[in-house]
Amino acid sequence: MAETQITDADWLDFHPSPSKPAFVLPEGAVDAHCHVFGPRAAFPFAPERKYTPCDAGKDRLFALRDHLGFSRNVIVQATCHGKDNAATMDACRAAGERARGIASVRHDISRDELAEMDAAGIRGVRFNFVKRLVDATPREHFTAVAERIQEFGWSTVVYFEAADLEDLAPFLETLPGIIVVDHMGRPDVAKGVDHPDFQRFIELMARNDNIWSKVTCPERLSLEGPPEYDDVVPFARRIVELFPTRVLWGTDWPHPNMTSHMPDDGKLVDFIPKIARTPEEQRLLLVDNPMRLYWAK
Ligand code: 0GY
Repeated sequence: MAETQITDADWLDFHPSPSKPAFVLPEGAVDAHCHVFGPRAAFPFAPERKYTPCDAGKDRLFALRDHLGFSRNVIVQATCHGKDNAATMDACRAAGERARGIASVRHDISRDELAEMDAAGIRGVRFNFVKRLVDATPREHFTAVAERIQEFGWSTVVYFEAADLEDLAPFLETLPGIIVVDHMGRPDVAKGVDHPDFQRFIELMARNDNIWSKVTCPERLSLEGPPEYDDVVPFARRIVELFPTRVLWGTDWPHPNMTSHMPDDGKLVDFIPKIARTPEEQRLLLVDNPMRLYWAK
């Protein structure tokens, strides 16, 4: 009997009618962290998933892109689709030059499969270390994947919780190519920017020119909450000011596993000028950096 795929009872759906941002995005801006979920009738969720979301397909994503004023998306494979990248690749193919993708792959994936993904617009892989989202993967499998993607000029996205950084940092420093850390390594904003935990992350970036950060997800990190998320501003601003050529920004639509509230995506865009305060910083964050990383070929 086919598995039923019923949305989790406590699932929060994405905002039905996000506001128009007051901040006007620069020409060519990239939403460099977003996902597609299904729709499940076409792209069923993976049996090993840890959550079952609402459907959030490519048409809704592209409508949001246009509504907010973005030109392009980087679509990151979400864990609810496991290592079946069909929905992400379908969205990338449909968008053509307007989207790139980040896949999640097995360590023994064939070169032909990688080449097919590359042709579809995949430009990187994601390694997930967040225990509530995935079962653990042996580190040598991650290393094998990181080495094999170099041939294609891809980069790697890593997602982990702040508490895991101390253990993970030496491993991350062995990986080849560009490594992009999701959501600033998820700092505990209650501790403040000068706390050793956040300093450890700053030092990791300072030591390694190949380590980038997404200055994303104030809605996940904030204790103060919407719509300003002001307690997250000092963290993101510090990273943007120190490493302006190694930062990316994205909406994280459709915001998986948010339980406190569902953000208004227009208000999230209005967060950007608080963390990237000059037109030069905004152009690097939203246009030059993502274009250099994901549209180089
Ligand atoms: C995010 C955050 C989350 C989920 C995923 O792939 C995923 O399922 O990334 C989360 O639950 O924190 O970046 O979308």
